[in-house]
Amino acid sequence: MKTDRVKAVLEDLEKTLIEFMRKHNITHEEYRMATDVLLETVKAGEESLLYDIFFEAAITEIGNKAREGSPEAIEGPFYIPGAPRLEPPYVLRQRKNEAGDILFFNGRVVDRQGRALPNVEVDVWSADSDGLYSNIHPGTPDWNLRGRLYTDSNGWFEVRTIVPPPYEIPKNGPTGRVLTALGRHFFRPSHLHVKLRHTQFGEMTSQVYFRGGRYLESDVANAVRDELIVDLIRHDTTESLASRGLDKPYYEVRYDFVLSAANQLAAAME
Ligand code: MBD
Ligand code: FE
Repeated sequence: MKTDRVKAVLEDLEKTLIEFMRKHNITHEEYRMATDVLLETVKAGEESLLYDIFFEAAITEIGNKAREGSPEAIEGPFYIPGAPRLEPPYVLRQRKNEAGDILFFNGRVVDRQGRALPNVEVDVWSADSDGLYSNIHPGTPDWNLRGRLYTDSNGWFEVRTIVPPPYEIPKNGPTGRVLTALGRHFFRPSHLHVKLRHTQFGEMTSQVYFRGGRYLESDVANAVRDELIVDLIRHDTTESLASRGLDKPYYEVRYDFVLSAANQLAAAME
């Protein structure tokens, strides 16, 4: 960020917050409560949870206005760089008997002219069936349900994982207490997180949600967009199980990504 912009936005933020405090006659006690909540989120290991729930969707939408390819979605607090590089056939690292229905997440990555983009890095992360993210929440194996895979020469990717449940924000932490004070619920709809990286088009961050799932209309992070909702297809015929070499029903979701040069422009402006 350019120094001029840092100064301009910080000064406006300062002014905006001071106006806000005057408008509401914020007391010293209230002010200290607020700073304590912010400190507690860090101590409680909530990472950027509080901020991401309240503000990240708005920031993402500001960026989406200028985008020409697929929309971005919020990153959320639980992305970790450096997930294992996987080898095909791609399967996210998981426990021996990972709970949850088997899910194949696949799709194509193309440019705006519809041309296949090979060798795009697809960095996927997801909660487990208890709603826990590895390397964040204790009791999960390292890098569980996280991994990086690559599109093939047709721009196609596919990875096996599990159908995640809706994500419930911890009720007893500072973020949960703020939501309680507001009378809101604690849930995000089930989702998969993904980042795509292309040598020219740069990086984009998205999420996919499952049609018909709970909380799509009331996501606590207010981050769902119609374009990000995909059909969760159940496969249970003998032929489809045989084609996958599986002995129990599985699910499939497809999401096709269009990458544009928007990120390049953003990078050039920095
Ligand atoms: C999540 O899994 C998430 O994606 C966001 C944005 C906030 C909390 C938990
Ligand atoms: Fe998430």
